[in-house]
Amino acid sequence: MDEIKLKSFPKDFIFGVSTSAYQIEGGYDADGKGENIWDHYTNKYPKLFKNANGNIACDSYTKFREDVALVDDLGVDFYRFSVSWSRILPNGHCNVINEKGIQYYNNIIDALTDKGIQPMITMFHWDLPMPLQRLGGWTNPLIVQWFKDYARILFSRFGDRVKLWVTVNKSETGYCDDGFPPFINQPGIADYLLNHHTLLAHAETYHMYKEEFLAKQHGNVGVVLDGRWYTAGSKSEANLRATERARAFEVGLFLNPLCRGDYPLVVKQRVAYRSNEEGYSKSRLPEFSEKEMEFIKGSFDFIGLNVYTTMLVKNIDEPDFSLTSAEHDMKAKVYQDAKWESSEAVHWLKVTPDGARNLLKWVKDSYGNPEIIITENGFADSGGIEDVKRIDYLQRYLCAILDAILIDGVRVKGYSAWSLLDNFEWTYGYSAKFGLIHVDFTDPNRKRTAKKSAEWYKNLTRDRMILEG
Ligand code: GBH
Repeated sequence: MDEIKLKSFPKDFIFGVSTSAYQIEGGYDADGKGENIWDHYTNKYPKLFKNANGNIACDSYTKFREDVALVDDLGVDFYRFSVSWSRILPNGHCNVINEKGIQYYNNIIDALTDKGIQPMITMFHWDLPMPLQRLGGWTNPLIVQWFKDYARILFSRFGDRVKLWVTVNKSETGYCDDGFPPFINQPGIADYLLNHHTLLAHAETYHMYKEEFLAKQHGNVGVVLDGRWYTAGSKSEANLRATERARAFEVGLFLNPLCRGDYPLVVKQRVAYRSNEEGYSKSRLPEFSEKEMEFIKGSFDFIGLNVYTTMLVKNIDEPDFSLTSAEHDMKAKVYQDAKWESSEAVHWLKVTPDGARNLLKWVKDSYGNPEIIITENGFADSGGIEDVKRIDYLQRYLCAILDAILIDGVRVKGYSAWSLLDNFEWTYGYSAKFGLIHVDFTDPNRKRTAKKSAEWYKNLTRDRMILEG
């Protein structure tokens, strides 16, 4: 029989579990909460969401004490959850504060800290207040100020107890396509504006924390991006170059300014070239001033990565200039291999643990070895308590991540599983289950039942060791 080998996580490594407000809270119009884009679109256009919405979701708005007890049962060091902007600021702006919303999060924070669990707050996880969306959402440069005003309220109300902050859980879905709220669908324009203003809002918030709060509160502020790995579909010279472009456009667009101050050169060149050929008067990629570059560069204590899957890349011929999109700017096609082991519940989730390690090593080598927290990693199935596939997925990814730490020297400081509960999985509604805990959505009580994976994760957080893959 083969010898069983166990590998240990570093002593100061922290384990957590993650959720987001819209996906679990419900209470969509409770106690003075305002309307956000998910409330709005799911209720106005139910067919686009298979008639599912987050009006009640897991009803964590009333069941948060039970949820904190479940988090505690898992034995984790921290709980990552998000604050619903509209619950705090019903119209999005800082002129009206909803004290009942503040109270809700105070209760959660106190329940967690009572049990010695560190809260990690994500300030924005996709549920933008509808009044701000009507003003253009993240395409409007004024959002930098709106976000900063909101963030200041969170720091001042919660920062005495919250030491781990994520400004934004970044994504461009809905800005470059019409499959997701806010359905802006202006590829090659809105996605760049969103990215640009997210970086500025994040950097403003980071510096505000350093200036106004750090001396008293001693916390860390980071930002979260999608940690997909991009690799060449076949190793031709053209495909390898296309893969470099894909990494620059998909990850570099956000990480390069944060770590080096500006967008990757290849992105600037490609967008400028195509913008000109397409007949625009200037590049569709916004520019940072010298001052902004200095301001954004290094504006994080950690980089959060949501690690799920891998994409393949192949080169394409220069698309004609009649159609604007970031994909055309990138001059590459991104796809997956249908033969890869896959989640039965969400098509994009292919099981690729090696990709996680490769991504981490690439971030280390390309961006000066920043401190990283894996803010999400998880697997979707269509239900069941005996979730052996989830355990297998988590086990293999954690192994790959530990190799990245121990062998490649990547500075991964923590890991958080997605998700505590089965929840509202955006356009998939309740059909895709990511939870360590099962939730019965047919039960008005939303009964929670721990799955096999919860037991597994609990053992991991206790032993802090994993079987070698
Ligand atoms: C996370 O994002 C989210 O932060 C979390 O809220 C969510 O529950 C979790 O994913 C699981 O989905 O349908 O082909 O257009 C991870 C990054 C970006 C992955 C959008 C899925 C859509 C691919 N996600 N992407 S597709």
